[in-house]
Amino acid sequence: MQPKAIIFDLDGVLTDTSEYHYQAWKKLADDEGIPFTREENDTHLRGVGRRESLAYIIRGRHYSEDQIQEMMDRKNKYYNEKVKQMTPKELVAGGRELLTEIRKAGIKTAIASVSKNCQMVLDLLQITDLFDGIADGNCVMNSKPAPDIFVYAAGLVHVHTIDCLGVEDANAGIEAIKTAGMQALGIGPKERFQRADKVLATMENVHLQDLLIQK
Ligand code: B16
Ligand code: MG
Repeated sequence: MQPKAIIFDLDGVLTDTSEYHYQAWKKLADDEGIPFTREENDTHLRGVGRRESLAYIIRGRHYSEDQIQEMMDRKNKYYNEKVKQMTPKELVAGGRELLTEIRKAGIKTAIASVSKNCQMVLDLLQITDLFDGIADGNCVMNSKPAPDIFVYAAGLVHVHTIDCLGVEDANAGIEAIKTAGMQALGIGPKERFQRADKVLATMENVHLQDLLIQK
């Protein structure tokens, strides 16, 4: 079934900023002497908002709200140091061609990212103009797996959620998409996702036809 809108997550789908998020959290955890592994990042932090991610890392330890705020700012500073070097080369291979193909087919394109750095990353990748709507971490209160960011993005492009296809690299994001009533495409290893309607190992050099879910 052809959707009327395709709503993309950003980090880990259109670019590999998920690695930069991990490196920034790892640096913060090391500063604080808290053990934190790549496996934990993949299982518990992928696609999850800034505050919820920190809550996982410091779980069981006491910090004041001021300290929590300072740690979130510090992680964001580390993340920005990495991200500000980004160039359009870090867009997934074939990404510009895919987005252009989707729009040529008369399907709306939107972003649903809970990152507050989303707009800066889209600008550095030079793809802002390829989206009909951009929903980021400044638009909604509740982070994925809540459906809010995908519902908001569907509203921006005036398409009912039932007519949307959501694309995500995180299981929390797939949960958000399914709860919003959309078709869900997972990007990554099959074992990562519980409710995805379809899974692709990678977004590299894919075409519109590859994204569609056959019903
Ligand atoms: P920020 P997405 C998410 O973006 C990231 O996957 C996640 O790792 C990050 O913690 C979250 O954004 C908040 O990002 O700290 O930049 O506001 O996957 O929804 O595009
Ligand atoms: Mg993601």
